Amino acid sequence: MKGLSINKSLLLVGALAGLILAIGLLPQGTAKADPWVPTQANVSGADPRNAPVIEWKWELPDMNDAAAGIQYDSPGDHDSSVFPATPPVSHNMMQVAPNLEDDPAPQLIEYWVAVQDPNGLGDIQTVWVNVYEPPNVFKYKLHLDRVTCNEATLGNWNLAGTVLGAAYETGQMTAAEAGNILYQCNQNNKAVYHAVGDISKHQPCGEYRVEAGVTDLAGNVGTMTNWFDVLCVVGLEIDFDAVDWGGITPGVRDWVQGDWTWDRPPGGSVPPTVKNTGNTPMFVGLGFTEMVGYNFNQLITVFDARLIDLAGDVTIDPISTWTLVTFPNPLQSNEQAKLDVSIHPQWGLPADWYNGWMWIQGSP
Ligand SMILES: [Ca+2]
Ligand SMILES: [Ca+2]
Ligand SMILES: [Ca+2]
Repeated sequence: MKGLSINKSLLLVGALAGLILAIGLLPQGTAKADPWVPTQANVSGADPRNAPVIEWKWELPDMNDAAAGIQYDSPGDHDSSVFPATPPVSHNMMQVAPNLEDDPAPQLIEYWVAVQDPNGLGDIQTVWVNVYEPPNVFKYKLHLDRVTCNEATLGNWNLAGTVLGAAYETGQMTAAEAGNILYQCNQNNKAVYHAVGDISKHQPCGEYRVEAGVTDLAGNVGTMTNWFDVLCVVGLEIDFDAVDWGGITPGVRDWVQGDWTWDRPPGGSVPPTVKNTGNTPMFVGLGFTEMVGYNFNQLITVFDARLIDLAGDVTIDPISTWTLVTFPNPLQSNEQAKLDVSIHPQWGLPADWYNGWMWIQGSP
């Protein structure tokens, strides 16, 4: 049956050729056959496969913690405190801060690579990244997925809130390269892959190394390494929102004792505890205003404070009003410390209600 059908086709071709010849003689309004062009290929004796190549890589931070997934957001929102070096293989490619207390979730970060293969994109098998936190500790491995290549998916350097727009905005890519990736990807000359990971505030700040790799069917490997920065941040949190010494006696120092317990729910005049929710050591500073008597306007102007943490047990005494003092014992990342606060009411204070403020701050 198959042979018969071929014969019929040949006959049909012959008939068409005759028809074309006849039509070709007509003076105008001629129709041409669909053109046929030769095709050719060769497979050499040796395995002709060449290694795939990672042509560009970049990382993008999630710019909106409130929304699930990754948002690239608008120009100017990205941190540019460190001027990026020449992409694509460089240090300081991008800067990202962790979410304090990992709230509402650890900071997301998206890893991107553009790859090609001399044997065609069909030769590419797997694309991955290995991420190392400082000082050179393996953090995780992510397998990357290929994305569709069009402007709706990738955007472009001048389109805010898009992949390529954010890559350009963070200085990880020139306008020309962004346009090139979009175009070559559309032409199936490059493929673009991505995966999402996270950076917890429990991880150290500093330089993170990202090793990207790609394999092809023959097991050839292409790699590229770059570095981005996780910024060092401190986060002061306190579990109290008032310091109440209650009844005090003129001439007698009185304490509000802290503890190491995070009061839940926080708030009120609970035993004071302070916490560092950032990723780098934090120094605690505090100061007092005068406490002013409600009826007689008499002042209490001397206080002291004590901070007990893993780094030490330090009392600063006395503390005058409007003077910021800083404890020399820093709180490590995630560490909670006990804060005691005392008041020095002087002799001769009249019976009254006294009110003032204490302010507290954390600094790296
Ligand atoms: Ca190949
Ligand atoms: Ca988000
Ligand atoms: Ca407490």
